[in-house]
Amino acid sequence: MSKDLFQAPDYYLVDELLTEEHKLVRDASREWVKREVSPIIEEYAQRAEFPEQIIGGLAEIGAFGPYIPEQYGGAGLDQISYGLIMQEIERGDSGVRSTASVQSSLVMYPIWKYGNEEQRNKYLPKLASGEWMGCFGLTEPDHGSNPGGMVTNFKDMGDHYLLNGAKMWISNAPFAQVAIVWAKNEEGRIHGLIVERGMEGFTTPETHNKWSLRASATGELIFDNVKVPKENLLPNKSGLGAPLGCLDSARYGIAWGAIGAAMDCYDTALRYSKERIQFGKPIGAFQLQQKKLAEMITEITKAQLLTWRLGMLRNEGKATSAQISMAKRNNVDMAITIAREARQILGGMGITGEYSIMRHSMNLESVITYEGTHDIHLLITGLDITGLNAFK
Ligand code: TGC
Ligand code: FAD
Repeated sequence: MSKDLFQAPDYYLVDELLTEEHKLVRDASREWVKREVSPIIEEYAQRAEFPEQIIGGLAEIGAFGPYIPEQYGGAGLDQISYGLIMQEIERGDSGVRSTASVQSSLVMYPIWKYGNEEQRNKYLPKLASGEWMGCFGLTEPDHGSNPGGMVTNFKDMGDHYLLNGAKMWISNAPFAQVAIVWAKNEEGRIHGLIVERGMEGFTTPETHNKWSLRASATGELIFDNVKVPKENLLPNKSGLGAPLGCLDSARYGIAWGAIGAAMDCYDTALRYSKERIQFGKPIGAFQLQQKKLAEMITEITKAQLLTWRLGMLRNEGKATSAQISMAKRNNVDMAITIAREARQILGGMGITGEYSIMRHSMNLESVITYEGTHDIHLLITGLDITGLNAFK
């Protein structure tokens, strides 16, 4: 990839809404991405390989458990700082942000919120430092948008639980030491179990042939009579609301992350439009290209303000799940549209790995599908405003 020349757009002076701590956290993440992610990410994406060497750096910038209290190894930051870290990481690559989202919001969050003190002390510091990586198993081959229909199950065998079933499309699965697995007990109630690599009957085959999120490792989780110690059950919340509660935190991070991907595409296209000469002038001088660029910065600015407000609501404990759905849906759609338009501004060069745009564009096809599809989030908004449930 060409040198990372990224300059963040800030058309409405959103920086003035941030504290000094927010800016420090954001700038440290931005510098780290420029130094450690941008130079290597295209090559890893081309090879469909996760760059494991960045795990330590992700931990150092606070990307593993940004809002988890420091007593458990987290960074103890607020929701705006958490969002800004996700924005900067996804500016580099959505797959790298995925790794951080899963570790923080889908693995550390449930252990922190639904686990007991022993579980918190055993797992959270190792996850925060990146010594252990985690994954989150909710989706199954026959239950994606409808996770409540899951068939993965466990039986109480007296001194342990016996876990059977399969999960698919699981980020980090191929290398994770720890899996948070959602399964039904004999009464059909959903619980979270902490499953560790090495437990007999537990395997994690890698998913190949992806054209999207190629620098993120995806796999299956297979449970064939896995004996899970009883102390590995998350005791403090059960039912579908437990995994969905984790998704709220991850979806919020994605709303910020998508802004990062969009900013990178916009910034690249803006620079290119001023340098590329056709018909004797820079293509940025043509009205059609200006329309594209002007609409991009308008949409990025709207998303920045929406998401900053959502972060403040989360800091005050007032954000609803439906508000998070609106931001995730809007921002990912905004980013995917900008990536497509930006790619066109670069003409043929836009399809090459010399620039980041095509990689962002392909990555965002996963982002618009995982953590609740574009359609599912619209129906969540529909339910919230009408009180009428389209799912049932
Ligand atoms: P429904 O009857 O509406 O709800 C069941 C129970 O859950 C509660 N609830 C929530 N709780 C917390 N947070 C939320 N966002 C919640 N949404 C619902 C609800 O109050 C209820 O509680 P209770 O006490 O009454 O039982 O459930 P439903 O079966 O009708 O489904 C609703 C639906 C479709 C919105 C939901 O299932 C859904 O969101 N589906 C999408 C599935 C999804 O997002 N999967 C993501 C898998 S993980 C992933 O993709 C990781 S990608 C890697 C990365 O992040 O980088
Ligand atoms: P389906 O649910 O089969 O949906 C197919 C289509 O039908 C979609 O367009 C959907 O919007 C539409 N549809 C479904 N229901 C309705 C409805 N009621 N009304 C209208 N339209 C509807 N899952 C995890 O648990 N952990 C992970 O770490 C994880 N990582 C992932 C990484 C990648 C790269 C990908 C691609 C997925 C990942 N997922 C993960 C799974 C992801 O959450 C699911 O793919 C997603 O929830 C959609 O499920 P599905 O693919 O089965 O699609």
